[in-house]
Amino acid sequence: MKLYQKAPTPSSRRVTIFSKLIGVELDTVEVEIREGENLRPPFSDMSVNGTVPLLVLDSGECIAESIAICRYLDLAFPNQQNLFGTSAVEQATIEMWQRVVELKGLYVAFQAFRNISKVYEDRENCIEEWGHESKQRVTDFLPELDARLAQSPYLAGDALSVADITAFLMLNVVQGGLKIELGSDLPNLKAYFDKLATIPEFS
Ligand SMILES: N[C@@H](CCC(=O)N[C@@H](CS)C(=O)NCC(=O)O)C(=O)O
Repeated sequence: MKLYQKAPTPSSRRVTIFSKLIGVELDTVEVEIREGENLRPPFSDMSVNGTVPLLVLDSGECIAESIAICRYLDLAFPNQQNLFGTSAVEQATIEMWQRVVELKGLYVAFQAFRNISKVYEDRENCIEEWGHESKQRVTDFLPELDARLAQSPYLAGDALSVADITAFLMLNVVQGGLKIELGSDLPNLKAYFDKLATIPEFS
């Protein structure tokens, strides 16, 4: 089994943080995405979406999409971490926060970064105005997360879950790529980010 990735990218890190938390060591292959290696065979022949990460099983089956890969690892390597939850209500609550933070946070932050920085202008039409609108939308989403974290130590409740991995990576893009500060108006979100940053597997 091999994980094709670009180590520092948020989507690759979703899988590597998850796999470390459940104690699964992965063989990795670096894909030079800035140089377009992901857009050409052999990678493009293996991946349905042409992006990293991609998990290639020993059987030759290929699994794209970071959350699908995490789901596979969680089921293929039984563990006690419950990062996708156990009871029906836990699983649904984790899925709910995972989707909220992905759709209103991580992917909006990606759009902001890609369209403002134009890092991928060799492969997509970058619209700077859309980048700035996306940056505003993700900025507006942060108080919603702050309010949730005033009530709950982790996004989906009392325990760490896959939704927190997504939130952590979103907050990295927000602060790093987009230079949005988690200021004194977002005390719960800042404390949450600092708490997650101390977990060794998140480094
Ligand atoms: N929904 C996908 C997103 C994957 C994605 O956007 N990967 C980026 C790196 S974070 C990538 O491969 N970018 C290269 C490109 O867009 O050409 C997932 O979660 O796996």
